Amino acid sequence: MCGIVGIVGKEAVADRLLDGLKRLEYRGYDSAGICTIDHAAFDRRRAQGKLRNLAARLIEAPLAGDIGIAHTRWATHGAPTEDNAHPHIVGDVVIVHNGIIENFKPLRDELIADGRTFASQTDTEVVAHLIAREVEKGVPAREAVAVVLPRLHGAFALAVMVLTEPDVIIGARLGAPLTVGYGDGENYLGSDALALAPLTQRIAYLEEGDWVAVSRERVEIYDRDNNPVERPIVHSGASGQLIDKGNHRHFMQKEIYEQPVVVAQTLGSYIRPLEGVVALPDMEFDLGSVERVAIVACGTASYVGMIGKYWIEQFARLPVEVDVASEFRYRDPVLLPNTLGIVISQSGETADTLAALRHMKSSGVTTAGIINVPTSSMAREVDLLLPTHAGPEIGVASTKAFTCQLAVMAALAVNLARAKERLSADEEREIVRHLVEVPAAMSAALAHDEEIEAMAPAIAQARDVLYLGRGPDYPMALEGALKLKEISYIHAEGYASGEMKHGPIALIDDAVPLIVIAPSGPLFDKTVSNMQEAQARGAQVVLISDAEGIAQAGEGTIATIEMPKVHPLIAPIVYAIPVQLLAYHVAVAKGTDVDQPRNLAKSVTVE
Ligand code: HGA
Repeated sequence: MCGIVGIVGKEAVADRLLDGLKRLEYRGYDSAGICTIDHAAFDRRRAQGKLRNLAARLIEAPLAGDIGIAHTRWATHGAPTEDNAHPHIVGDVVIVHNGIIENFKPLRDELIADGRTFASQTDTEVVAHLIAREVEKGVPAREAVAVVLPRLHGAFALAVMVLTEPDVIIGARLGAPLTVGYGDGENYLGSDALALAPLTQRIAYLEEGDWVAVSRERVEIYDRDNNPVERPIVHSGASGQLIDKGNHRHFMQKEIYEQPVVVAQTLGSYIRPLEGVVALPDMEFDLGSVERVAIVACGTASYVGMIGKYWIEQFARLPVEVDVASEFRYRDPVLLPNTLGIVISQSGETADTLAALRHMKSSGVTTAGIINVPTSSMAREVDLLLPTHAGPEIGVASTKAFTCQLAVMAALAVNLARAKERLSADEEREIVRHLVEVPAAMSAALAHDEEIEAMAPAIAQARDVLYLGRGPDYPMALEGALKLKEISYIHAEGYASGEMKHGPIALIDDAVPLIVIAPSGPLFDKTVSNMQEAQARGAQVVLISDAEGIAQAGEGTIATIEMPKVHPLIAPIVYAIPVQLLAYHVAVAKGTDVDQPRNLAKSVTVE
């Protein structure tokens, strides 16, 4: 969250900074701002809300200057107002920040006691004051930053300009990503390689505790002990093209429709259909030695972990624990030897998941990561990278990353099963046969789009919606509820269907739609019994099942959504589609901002 761009340029930078922010808007859209140095003075524009507000302000009052820093904010400290928007200027210092300064309160008290006054409620402004206080004493800019960094607790990526050294941007990172871009007679800083893609493909990733002085001619990197260090310059490969929506109304809709293709691409890199085997990338450890699995992720990715638990336990007979990353470290988990730790993240930068990964590594756990951004911090730190090939996901509500993560999780479960000698070659061939069917089954699911759209206005009237599922369809129920909440703002909950009668059934009346996810199969009858218990109390049921399931239990529902008949293993990947489409169309019916829902950001880089 929060995106940072900095350019030390040969020519005017404001337009290019704005372009960089467009690529980072997925990180937050509470406010945005740019500050340049022009004629030895700061010049700044900031605007509350979406980036288009800043763009409009820049048209009214353009910014000159060939050096500048820019920021898009997801507020953690202080309301999303213009006063709290970055960059923050204090005297000769201007700063942008991604992260949280956890000890900002004592630092702020100290600075106030020192007679300093604050213009914002942000934690960030204390950093500007601390550096400014050094600069006012005559300390050179770089030293001022180096003196202040050890005083900051928490997580930060910073970009700082100081008027006493007006040709330099100083960057620093600890717990939040920051990259340096190398150009021709100019250099850059950015939260990620994507932000810098139109400027350069030559990127160095700063390491934890690094700080850097970026000028036109050189980039000088120092470690946390202020020793000069080299960080490898790599080719980023990130596309400079801004991704557009094509013929779709929203990115989310486009991404839902891309799923058959990107899931096929992802599966294509893991399965060999002709040989009937599922393969993982080369690894330096023996999967056969794994005795237990710990999966850690956040939000939608955590539901992939829950579905993975069903699969890995069923096929590989290995015990699996699943945690949401924000709880994992703090419950002091028991990590026994021969645990495989798995993290799942679209961005590979999710702060809680990254911290959990580091916790596992420091406990001696071998780690694998199911990650969509191959240059991300997590992708670089896991022992085994299991990439998803979803392509950039722009809609804040995850869709195609989720189904690609499921595809990789299925491949991993099969590999664990084979390594543990729990799967015969014939069984593996059978699974591959089912996995090959996934893209076509997803396309068949997409064919129900109009039907789902037609039922959306009725659901959009609801104040509460419940989702039910059993087995791997229980995490799908959780995912359905999360998707609906995040984009339509309707209160929704997912339950294991058998749990209904232990409490949530009290919520049932004819104003609460109940979405039941129940492919026919071994768990079907039990789920349907729970559904009927709710129907007996007036529940308005939408049943998502296949023809067989609908024939058996569709009576008395307000609507049914018919999925193709698929093997239970692949059902969650296919059933994701109606769940996503329902949330999407309800949100459109309610007129919410589907791609950038309120209060959310795509990549959650603060704890
Ligand atoms: N704490 C700062 C930066 C927030 C951030 O990085 N969010 O992801 C603020 O609230 O402005």
